[in-house]
Amino acid sequence: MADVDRQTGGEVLERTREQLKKPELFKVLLLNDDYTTMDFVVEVLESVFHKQPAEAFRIMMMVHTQGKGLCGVYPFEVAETKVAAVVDRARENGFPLRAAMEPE
Ligand code: TYC
Repeated sequence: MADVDRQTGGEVLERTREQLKKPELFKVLLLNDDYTTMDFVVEVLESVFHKQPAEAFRIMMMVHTQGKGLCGVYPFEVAETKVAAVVDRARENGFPLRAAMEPE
């Protein structure tokens, strides 16, 4: 250990502290629109966010009535991937559905 410290000037300790930092988490939200079908939103919630059917329906209705709804909370890169998956699937199916992420 003393050898390592001498060779790195303390870098090993520094890196260990960074690795212990909790990852920043981001909310992923679905946004309402007038054109995406309710069935498609429920399907996205089941397939992208692994929600059970009743929970997927509840979140879809929350988005439909309140304008937006929380789908999950994830580390940055996972949240980005979920948003991209929602948009990709929506565009493939001709829907304008949007998702957003915001710091928890
Ligand atoms: N408002 C849409 C409709 O009436 C349904 C919908 C729900 C759209 C949730 C998007 O994120 C959404 N067909």
